[in-house]
Amino acid sequence: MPPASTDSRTALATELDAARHATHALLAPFDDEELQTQWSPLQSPLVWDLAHIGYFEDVWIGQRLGRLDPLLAEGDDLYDAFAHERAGRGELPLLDPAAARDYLERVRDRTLRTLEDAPLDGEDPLLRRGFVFGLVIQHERQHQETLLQTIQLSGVPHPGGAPQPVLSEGESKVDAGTYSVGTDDAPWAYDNERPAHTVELAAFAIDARPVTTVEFGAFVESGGYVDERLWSDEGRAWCAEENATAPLHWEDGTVTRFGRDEPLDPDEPVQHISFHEAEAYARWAGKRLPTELEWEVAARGGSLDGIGEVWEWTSSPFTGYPNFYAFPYPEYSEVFFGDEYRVLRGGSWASHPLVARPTFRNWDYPMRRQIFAGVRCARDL
Ligand code: AVJ
Ligand code: FE
Repeated sequence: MPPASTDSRTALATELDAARHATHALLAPFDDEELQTQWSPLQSPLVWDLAHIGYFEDVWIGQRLGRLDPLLAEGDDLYDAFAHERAGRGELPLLDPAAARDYLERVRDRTLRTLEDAPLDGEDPLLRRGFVFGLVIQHERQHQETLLQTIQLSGVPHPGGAPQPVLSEGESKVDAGTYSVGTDDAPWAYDNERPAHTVELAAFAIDARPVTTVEFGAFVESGGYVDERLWSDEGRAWCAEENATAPLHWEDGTVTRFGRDEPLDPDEPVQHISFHEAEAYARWAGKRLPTELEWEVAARGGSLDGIGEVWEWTSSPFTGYPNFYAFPYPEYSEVFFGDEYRVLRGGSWASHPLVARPTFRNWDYPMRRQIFAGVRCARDL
């Protein structure tokens, strides 16, 4: 949730500051070389995300609101996410960690000065209820989760984190009916969560908790990865290519987590599974993935335990709701609409509460598993 009064300048300044402290704390264990290493083609070097956080803030606050010149001339070429693929960012002439920290500080000074006289109670939708400051705060919080994905892949020891075990069993039933989804009034909601609208749903059941490591282990041991009937064509192709036999970082009842080998807790939600694995597991269990709107209706009805431990894959492609319009820029959501991506719901242990609201929609390619994603099954009634 945004601060109780989102239009209070002090509340916004406090959230900006808290986000920044958390970013620096997350990266504190790394030396310069580790920060500059391209650990995986799937992820940027840590120092790219760091400077990109400042770049995004400068674009929206200093430049757009404050009408000031960019603080970094090369910003658009180096730190616009559309300028270069993640895999190649290690080769770019990036700011070194000290220069990146200094850039963030200079951007932040301008942000705080702009915040002092921004008209937060006017009609401009960019400013109303602190929206654009909320955008910048949420963006930094989202990149903290991206940083944790990179840190997990690096194998460098780090405090990191983990999903908590979830004990509830069984499923809850949702009656056929007309339900509200999306939002008009969450002050910091992204364009893709808007507008609020109603949907007709057929009756369905959804599990009380996400699939656990012991449940997923049973699927693995029973030959889930070699039973072709469980996989879609795309899933089979992915499986062969990845040589997949278990979730990323997972072997024989142990998990390699942030550089340490740990036993798997049987009630911990499984994570680091792709959409294809989620789908094959659901088929094996005689169930299916929920659609994102089924998920949202069940979540709003209070039926789901363990929300916020792992992102939950849904069967829904990422598209705009009826009457969607891009705001404040098409590159956040709209350019990703189509059937290439699947929606994930709920948030993970690495997501900040500001991000993990019931209407929030995350998306990724169905083959990705560096994200902290698991699955919750559903079935028709
Ligand atoms: C919503 C997680 C898919 O990382 O691409 C960060 C979030 N957008 N900077 C992403 C985002 C711009 C986005 N996801
Ligand atoms: Fe970003």
